[in-house]
Amino acid sequence: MKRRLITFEGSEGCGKTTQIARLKERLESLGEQVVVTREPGGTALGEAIRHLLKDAPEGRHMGARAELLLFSASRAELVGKVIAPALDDGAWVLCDRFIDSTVVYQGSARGLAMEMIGRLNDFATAGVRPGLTFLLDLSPEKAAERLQARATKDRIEEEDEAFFARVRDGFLRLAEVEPHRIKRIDADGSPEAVAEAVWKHFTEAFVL
Ligand code: T5A
Repeated sequence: MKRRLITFEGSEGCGKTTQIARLKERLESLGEQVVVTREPGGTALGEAIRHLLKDAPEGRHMGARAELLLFSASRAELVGKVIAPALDDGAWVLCDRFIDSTVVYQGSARGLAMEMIGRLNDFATAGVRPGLTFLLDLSPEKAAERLQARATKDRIEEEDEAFFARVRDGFLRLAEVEPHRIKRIDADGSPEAVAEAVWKHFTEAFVL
């Protein structure tokens, strides 16, 4: 049986939060138990790490290896305290970003060794893997529009165009390598169109 951990991935502002809320509502209307969480974050420790990674002055000049370890620490805590217990209870877990973000942001975009990232992902998750992953793929034009619309930018959003091009390519490559798990969805469409595409893949993957 496929695991009930569903992850949402993609570049900044691609619509993950919006789509997670819609899928949650749809599943709950069918009487399903749903837990929503996010990375980095989702636990008290994870949210403190999130602040360090995104906005805290102490994190502003962190090195790539420290960044990788902080994302991994947040993940280890989230899997142990939230994701694994919820899966054991039979709930669906909808997670905003997971291991693929580390492969792409710290691997493809920052250039850290993929082998080390794979080992850290295994260690942090203790082998918990998503049953299904939605890659909300936003065109570079739309991505730039949505980023510009933001009043303030966090540390990672301050990266240049080349960084975000590597992020997009990295996600697209992962979706090619794992087509059964990772479903690429055109995120330029309306929220309704994206939600329908998500639901279509979801019902193809799981019987409710
Ligand atoms: N990171 C994370 C790593 O480097 N390594 C890792 O291992 C992990 C886990 C996380 C940062 O950390 C990095 C990646 C990130 O840089 P974050 O705050 O979670 O930071 O940032 P985002 O993932 O970018 O999350 P956001 O909440 O900012 O964006 P969402 O959730 O993808 O998008 P959403 O739904 O909030 O929508 C953004 C805006 O677009 C509109 C919404 O109304 C909203 O205004 N919108 C649409 N507009 C038009 N059409 C649609 N279809 C729309 N869908 C949403």
